[in-house]
Amino acid sequence: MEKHTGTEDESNPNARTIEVLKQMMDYYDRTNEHWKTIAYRKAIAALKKRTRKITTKEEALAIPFIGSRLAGKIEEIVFTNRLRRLENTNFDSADIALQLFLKIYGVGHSQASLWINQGHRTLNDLLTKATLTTNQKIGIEHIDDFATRIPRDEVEHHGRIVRNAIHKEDPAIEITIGGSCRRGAPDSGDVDFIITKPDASMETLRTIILDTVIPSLFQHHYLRHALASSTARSDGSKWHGCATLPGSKIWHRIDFLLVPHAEMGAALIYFTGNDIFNRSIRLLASRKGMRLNQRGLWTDVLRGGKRERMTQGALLESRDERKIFGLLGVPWRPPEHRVC
Ligand code: DCP
Ligand code: MG
Repeated sequence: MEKHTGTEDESNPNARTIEVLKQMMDYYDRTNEHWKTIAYRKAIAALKKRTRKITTKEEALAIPFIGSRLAGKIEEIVFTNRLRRLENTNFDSADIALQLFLKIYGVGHSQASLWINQGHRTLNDLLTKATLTTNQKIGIEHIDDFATRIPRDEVEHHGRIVRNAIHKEDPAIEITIGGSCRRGAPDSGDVDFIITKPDASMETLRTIILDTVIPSLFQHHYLRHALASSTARSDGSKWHGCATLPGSKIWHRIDFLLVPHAEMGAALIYFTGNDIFNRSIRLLASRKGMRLNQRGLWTDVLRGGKRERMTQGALLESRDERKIFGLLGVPWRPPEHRVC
């Protein structure tokens, strides 16, 4: 739970080594080699903390979390400025296709591998030969759009459009842009709207947003396609889709996350991220005998002999972000410092 701003990378004397190790880690992540991915992640985190350049295998071995094989790779990168193992993967056409297919919205390892095994190697192969769902087609057609980062002023423009549409229906609804934007990022991959209303039920909120605001945003040609949504009558609380700013042809990803007002603190922590920060704060909670999720901070669950859950755990706090930090014994960290 140390403070991070994510800005230390460029000045780190081991920046090049870290860059190459990260590419290798991404490869292992794509090929589902879980333990290797974790080993690389830990080594990168350890290397980021060094203030001196690590050049030899011996120096690397002295660092916690770096074993002999990884230490050898660090030496290879420093002396040759490359990593043969990584270059081998770059020539593998199946891996190139896998990297490409994993960039399609909603496509995970199992779907991408299935397409590879069926012999598909390009997006055109998929469009002409594979059986695709509507979302997969949209994901392929807009693969470049979705990969285009959204500058902060455009994120704010999305914010104004959505805020106006919602406030026309109900001025008491509160809208926060979460995710990377709340962390102060200069650009974002998508826009994450966290939406709540004091003293209102989720059913009321769902009805206003899903039955009125979203159809109206479609009518105004701001929203373009729904990718995943809950219906007003289910107990779901999300709407994922795509939107375009007036005059722009680029489709961007937009999420609406509907949150009960009493759970806003926990929801803000979750939807502000980043994902690595979330992982570490959850781990910290569990080390302290508590459990943190997007709905609240809880006392840990009581488990039976087979580790099955016996109780849900009691709610400690959910409304107030700062109180959750306090109960965890963590000094308050503003969103801009949650970049890990
Ligand atoms: N989140 C998480 N774990 C995940 C996915 C998301 O904890 N596997 C949380 C943390 C993220 C937040 O949800 O910050 C929003 O998810 P995004 O994928 O939109 O990520 P960001 O907004 O952080 O980055 P981007 O600029 O790419 O949208
Ligand atoms: Mg986001």
